[in-house]
Amino acid sequence: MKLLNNVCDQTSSREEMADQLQTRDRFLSLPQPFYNSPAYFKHDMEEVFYKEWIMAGVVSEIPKKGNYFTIQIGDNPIMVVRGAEGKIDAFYNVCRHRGSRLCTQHRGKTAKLVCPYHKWTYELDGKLLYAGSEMGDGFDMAKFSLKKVHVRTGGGFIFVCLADEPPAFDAFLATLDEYLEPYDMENTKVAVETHIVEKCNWKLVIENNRECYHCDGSHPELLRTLLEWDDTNDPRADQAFKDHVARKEAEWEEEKIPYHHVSAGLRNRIVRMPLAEGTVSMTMDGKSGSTKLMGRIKNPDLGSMRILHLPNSWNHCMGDHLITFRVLPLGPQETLVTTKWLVHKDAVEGVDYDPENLRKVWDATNDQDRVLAEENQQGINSRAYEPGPYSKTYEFGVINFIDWYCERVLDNMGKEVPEKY
Ligand code: 3BY
Ligand code: FES
Ligand code: FE
Repeated sequence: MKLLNNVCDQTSSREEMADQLQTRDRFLSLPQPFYNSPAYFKHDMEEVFYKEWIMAGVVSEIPKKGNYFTIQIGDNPIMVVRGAEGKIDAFYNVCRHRGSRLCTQHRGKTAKLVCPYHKWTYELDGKLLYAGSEMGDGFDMAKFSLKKVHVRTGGGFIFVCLADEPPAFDAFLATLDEYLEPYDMENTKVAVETHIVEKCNWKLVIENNRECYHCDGSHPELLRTLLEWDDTNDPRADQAFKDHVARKEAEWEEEKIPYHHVSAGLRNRIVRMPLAEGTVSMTMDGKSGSTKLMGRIKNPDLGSMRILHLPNSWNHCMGDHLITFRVLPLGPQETLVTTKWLVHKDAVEGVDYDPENLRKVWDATNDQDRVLAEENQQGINSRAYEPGPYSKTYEFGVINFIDWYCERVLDNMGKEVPEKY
């Protein structure tokens, strides 16, 4: 009976969720259950995180054959493996014997993939190689390869998709290749990596990142170098800002550094914006955090190229280092935010860069954003919460994100998507 009730609850909450998405006012924040209901969280995982392309990591985390890293997407442990000839594969990190997780480390190197339980052993391409001698005569090893997950790379970023038929992605991957060419991402390394568990729904993390309405007063370290507006069309942008952008763009043009804004629907957005006058990197003093610049870059002053990938990543690419942010939901009110600071692979710690210096601004900013998002969650959980109005100038990024989310959930559910999205 309990099971039947659960199934009914899932079905009715799905209908309720779809109905709310279809009828809501797009200029108001989402209704409460989108941020705290376990049933809605399940639907988010099924319709967004199990169907869309998810940013998993970067190629330089697995530079050599046998290198792997693991990530958890909802209930699904996934591993991303570098195999022969540099090929990158992704699999469910689930043994085909009785289902144990195979790789238990966050990152590692191995010749073969060996299950810790009964030692079934797989080739790096997922083929089962060894299952002991106990499986009987008719046992067909070929039927027990690891289950593959779709994986693609673009500009050095690795994306995975758990859908049977992933959404089209080629055009954006080609754009990433073009825009990241100066950075030579294969020849970078992770200088610093942090993992923060935020006590809030994943959408509150992304919403917070999509506006700078909160920056003034909240982010003193970030605002030493970040200019709030990321578009010269922004109604708030003044002439001095427009002139500053034009001067920098002329330099980038000269050096063949891509800077034109591009987007792929609302899902992806790339903009290169100058940093504050006289600063070149997101450090406390605005100077380069690594004296060895990335890739073929000669001019440290490339501003910051911001790359958005919905539902789960934003990035800042500067001349000397690149910061990548990955968001993975853990529960209705719990989200993992992983931040990696990448530098040139030959940059020497203590000589070319000081990790403490590199991480300072975004450690502070991440923590400030964590508090804001957690406070947001606490208020939303109250009976007093009702959807509140977005500012169309300051919060257009949030409107865009929520529009994308609504459209994707409805479409992936097989429901009618209203014109407004
Ligand atoms: O810098 C970022 O990644 C975003 C963009 C606007 C505010 N926020 C801190
Ligand atoms: Fe993997 Fe048994 S579960 S070898
Ligand atoms: Fe912020």
